[in-house]
Amino acid sequence: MKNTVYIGVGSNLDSPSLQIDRVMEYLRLSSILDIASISSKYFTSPMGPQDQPDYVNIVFKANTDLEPLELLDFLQNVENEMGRDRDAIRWGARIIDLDILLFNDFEIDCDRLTVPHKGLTERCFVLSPLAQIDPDLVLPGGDRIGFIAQKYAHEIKKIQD
Ligand code: A4P
Ligand code: MG
Repeated sequence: MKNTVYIGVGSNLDSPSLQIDRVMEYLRLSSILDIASISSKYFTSPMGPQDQPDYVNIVFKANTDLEPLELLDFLQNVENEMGRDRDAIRWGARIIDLDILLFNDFEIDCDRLTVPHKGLTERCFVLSPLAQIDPDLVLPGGDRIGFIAQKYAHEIKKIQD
């Protein structure tokens, strides 16, 4: 389990908090990822179209033997297994979304994968949970997560363990 990854999880359909529990249980049982730490649940307003329910977001840290594109394939397969509708509108409501936020200190920009995840540094629903589990984490660009996250903390609606 040589690679260290941070994954963002979001849901705003069909009891989002339960969907987060469901996917984490699924991931634990799969043994593809060795989960090291999990943030609290953050209740957040939707980014993008506003005519959709609020989100529940978490971030977790894990170790894995998968390479970046293998991890993306695995996560998309999990999204599909969980009932994700892949034809839905961009940034629209979804039962589960799994995003690769960071993969070691890699910077990747290919057709299917951008790492660090685009928008990472301006999304409260990613920064706050990331800062909770690893405030001293430094991004490939040199910024410390705990520092950037402070700017967005006021946008979080509610936090639940
Ligand atoms: N892709 C590229 N880089 C990555 C990466 N680092 N991790 C590609 C995962 N996927 C990556 O993603 C579209 C394509 O992005 C994939 O096929 C993959 O090859 P998707 O999950 O199918 O579609 P999407 O999620 O609707 O698009 P996008 O642009 O990834 O949206 P985001 O950035 O995931 O945002 N509001 C709140 N409060 N909380 C949320 O969690 N999430 C979104 C979706 C919108 N608003 C939100 C939230
Ligand atoms: Mg996504």
